[in-house]
Amino acid sequence: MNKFLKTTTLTIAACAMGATMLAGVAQAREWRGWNIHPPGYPVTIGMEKFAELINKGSDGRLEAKVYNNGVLGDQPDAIQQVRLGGLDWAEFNLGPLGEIVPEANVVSLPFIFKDMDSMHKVMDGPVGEQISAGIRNAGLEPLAYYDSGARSFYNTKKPIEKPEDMKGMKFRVMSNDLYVQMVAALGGNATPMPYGEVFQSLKLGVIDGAENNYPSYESSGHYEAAKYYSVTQHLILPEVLCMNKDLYDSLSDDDKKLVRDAAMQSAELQRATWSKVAEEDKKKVEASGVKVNEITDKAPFQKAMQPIYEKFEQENPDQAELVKAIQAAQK
Ligand code: BDP
Repeated sequence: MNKFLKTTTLTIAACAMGATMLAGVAQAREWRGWNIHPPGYPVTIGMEKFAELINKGSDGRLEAKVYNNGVLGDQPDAIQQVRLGGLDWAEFNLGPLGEIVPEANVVSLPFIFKDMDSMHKVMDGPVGEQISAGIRNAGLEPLAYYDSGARSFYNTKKPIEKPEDMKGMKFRVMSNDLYVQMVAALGGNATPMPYGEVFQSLKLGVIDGAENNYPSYESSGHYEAAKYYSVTQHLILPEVLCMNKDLYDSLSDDDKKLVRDAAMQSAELQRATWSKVAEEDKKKVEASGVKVNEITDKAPFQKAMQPIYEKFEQENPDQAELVKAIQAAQK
């Protein structure tokens, strides 16, 4: 994290703490919610709905608040914070979460899901339940899954049509070793880097590219710096609305129900907003001069992932069953 961001984060955290203390006995302690996205983003809309339903449904006894734009810190740090109770709730991508939840890491195997429908089907079934149990074991109570579409590569240089086109290029990836392996297997170099540093790094040429879905590519402004978007759709990652497990466990049964219902409703809204926004953002970036290229034959990309699957299954025999179950559910 750069110095400015760190100072801002600390100041905001201190203010939030102060506000909580001032609120004193008369009011509920504020539940601080971490969000990496800006206002208006589908995740933000979902989280705000969750907070609104909690606040209204408890007549102000409970108070949830969303802190946008990653002001409360980078994602890997925030995951630790929500586990430890320094933050109360959040919406996390299963990519960085996979580093501490072995069950969740299976979704980070590139091309494991055929499409969004398959991902939903798998996450709504027994595999999803096992992933939820893993998240719970890590000290986070999973409340609902949100959508984040499919991630594709984009860069400042040229369209990627085949893996060889990635040779010599440096791509930012999220914090997860599987993504470093993924880019290396395709012939590029990977650099894990906080989301908030990507725009600047693209502009300065520190990296040549990154990978994300259309809404993040648009809202982060990355499309202004990296004009080639190649539709590899190598990762379809679910995201999870979750809260500190001890906090959840401390709630009465009625409040647990309130939280669960609010999470379900927020997820419905988030998913509906997602499909609309993803289409709109694709059009928006194209209209701004981005060259989108579809990849008709994804087989060379998929084939290059084979050693990553083998290594993963060898190193994580417990998860190998999950991989098989996901594959079987899509046959
Ligand atoms: C977005 C995810 C967000 C990640 C970001 C990233 O919603 O959780 O932090 O990508 O690339 O799509 O870091």
